[in-house]
Amino acid sequence: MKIGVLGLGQAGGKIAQALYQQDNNLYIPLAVNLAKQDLESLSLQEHNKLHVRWKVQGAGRDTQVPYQALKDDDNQTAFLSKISDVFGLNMDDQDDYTFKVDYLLIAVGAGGGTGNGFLRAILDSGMTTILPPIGVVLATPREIDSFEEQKNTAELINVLNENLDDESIKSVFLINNDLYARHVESNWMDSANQHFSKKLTAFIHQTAQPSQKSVDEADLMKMLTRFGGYSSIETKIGTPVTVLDKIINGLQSNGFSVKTAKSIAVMTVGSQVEQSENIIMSTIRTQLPNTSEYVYTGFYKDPNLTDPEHTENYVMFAGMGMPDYLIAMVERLKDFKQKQTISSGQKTLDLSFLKTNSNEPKQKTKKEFKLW
Ligand SMILES: Nc1nc2c(ncn2[C@@H]2O[C@H](COP(=O)(O)OP(=O)(O)OP(=O)(O)O)[C@@H](O)[C@H]2O)c(=O)[nH]1
Ligand SMILES: [Mg+2]
Repeated sequence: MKIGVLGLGQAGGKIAQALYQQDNNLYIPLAVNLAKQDLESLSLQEHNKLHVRWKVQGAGRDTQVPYQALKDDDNQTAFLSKISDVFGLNMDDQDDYTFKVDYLLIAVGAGGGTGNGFLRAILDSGMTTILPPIGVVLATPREIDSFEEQKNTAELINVLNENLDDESIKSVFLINNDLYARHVESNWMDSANQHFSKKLTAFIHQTAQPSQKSVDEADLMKMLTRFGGYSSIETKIGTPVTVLDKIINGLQSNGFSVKTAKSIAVMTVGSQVEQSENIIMSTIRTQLPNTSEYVYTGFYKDPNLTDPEHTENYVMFAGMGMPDYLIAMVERLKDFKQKQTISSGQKTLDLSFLKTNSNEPKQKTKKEFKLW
């Protein structure tokens, strides 16, 4: 299996790098930025970077700048040829595109200008129809980040929800920067990137392990592509009786709408995994009734894990609705904007998009590929 990671803007590039550092065989990174110095600070090969030349070095949080930059003919050509080159995309035959990568993760910092604007340009262009199945990794702003960042995020979430609905995007993974900034003393950004990268990579590695009852690569691809909502991966050591409950409660208290998940994959590694199966299944049935049709479980015997209370657990939730913390973020924005309107008489933001996406597995609809 190969996963392409298209890192847009500074956060995106750093997330692509973090994934690549976890497994340079599994991930193929490509960092794209308007700011040359952001690319220079990444320890990736030149081949895996693209500097989009434009009037400015960076967008300064203005999403229109990268959007326009990518609409430029020369930049568009350079972008497409770099993508083709790095991800092994063959566009010669209109009816038969082939890829070196099975799945493409597009990583961005939602509040920024560059990554956000590039992603919206890609989605608006219809380019997604020629790309492999796409998942998005979104680093979301802290509460204390600027109004501009919150607004950029709200707008991007709106676009992502639409694209989840029409299947152009298959899943969205969130990195909630607030959680890391609060709990990590220094370098919380790198910690956040690493934590996400470690969990995803550990999960994928486990799907390559043999077992009589396993979650395999095909199941993983279903989890990544079929459920069209928000996804989360958690890894935790603990007793089978409580570990899944703890994961679910933890995610919920961080504002993730776990209970709306349409699908779950759980892999348990331990010395007495036979006993875990019943417990895990009954927790899923009672706690996550929406997943009933799409439960993937794997149990892996490891005689070295002698303490039955210390099983290793790898869990992925797919097809969740929009998390509460993002809804709350947009609500705060609305308040802020209303207060501003009173003082300045400006037009209010249209926040009617604040719908949660539906979570039914959907029929694939092919949009026609056109670049603007
Ligand atoms: N998790 C995480 N967040 C980051 C990282 N770098 C920046 N961010 C956050 O991501 C958001 C966007 O910042 P950038 O990625 O610098 O934005 P950009 O896409 O380069 O766009 P401009 O700087 O506006 O040109 C901000 O809220 C940052 O705090 C990172 O490495 N990891
Ligand atoms: Mg930047």
